[in-house]
Amino acid sequence: MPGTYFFISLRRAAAPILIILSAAAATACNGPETASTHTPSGAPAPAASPAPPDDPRFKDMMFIPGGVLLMGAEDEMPFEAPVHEVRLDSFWIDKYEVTVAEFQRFVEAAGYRTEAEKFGWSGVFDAKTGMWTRVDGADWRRPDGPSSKSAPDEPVTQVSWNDAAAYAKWAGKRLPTEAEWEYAARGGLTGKRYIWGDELRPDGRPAANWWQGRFPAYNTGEDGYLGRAPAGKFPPNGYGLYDMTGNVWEWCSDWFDPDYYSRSPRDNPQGPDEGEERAMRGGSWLCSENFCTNFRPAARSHATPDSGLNNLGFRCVRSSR
Ligand SMILES: [Ca+2]
Repeated sequence: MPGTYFFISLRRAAAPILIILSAAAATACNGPETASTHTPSGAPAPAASPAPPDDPRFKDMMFIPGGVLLMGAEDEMPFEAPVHEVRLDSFWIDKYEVTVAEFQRFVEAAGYRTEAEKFGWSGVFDAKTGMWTRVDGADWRRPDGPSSKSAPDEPVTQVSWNDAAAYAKWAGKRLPTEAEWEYAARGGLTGKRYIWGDELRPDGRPAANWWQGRFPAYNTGEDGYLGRAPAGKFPPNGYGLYDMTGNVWEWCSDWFDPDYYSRSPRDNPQGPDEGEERAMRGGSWLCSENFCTNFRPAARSHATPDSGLNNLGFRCVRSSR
């Protein structure tokens, strides 16, 4: 049964005082406090990769061979349908969500200031009230508010789409399209509800960082994490990619359009030509069974390009030619 659709948009540039809560949702799951490297049962072995480009910035990228994706889902949110066939060229994708340490290298090398730093505030989920709130002083170094501190090995958050695109350009990469992201997330499986199969708890336990318990009242932390987890703590998918489900949402390059699937091109869809919000994928540590179920590879969400949240980050891709 579909959960409540969750969405938050900050519109900081247009209305710097107001946080717009359109509904809300976030699911996240945290797994056991141990890194795992096993391939989910039933998933194909990681794709054979050509030699990676000889550039240290491209280490920890996986080669995704081109092919056909059955994109979307029919039994969840209307904007996940129709399921349609998409053909994609090969590409490289980061194995992990971009970490705080990696983002710090970019900031120091490029002298970059994020939009949250320029605006002086960002969006933080308040576990006590179960609401998203504007928090002055929240930024990528202090993602949960001024008294917090991000860990170097956790995925960077409080980065806007514009910040993520700037990082990707600096790194010689780009943000994935929604189609590339979903193709990579499914890891070679077709039509499965989750990236590892059809059961939410394969082997009887959470396989990603989402929210166990009833959102937003209580978080059992069954998966080992009440908030963000360090990158790579849960089993990789069939393509060797970590945290494609949960932990933090990931920005995609596309403008978001709920009706796009009904008219998108078959080959390498790039998203609508224009829009007001950018797409994001993968769900987060705030996604729960009772609320948004965005820990599915077909799930989509969106936010304005200047939005920053403490459950929203990104990973990058690189075209193979
Ligand atoms: Ca969790």
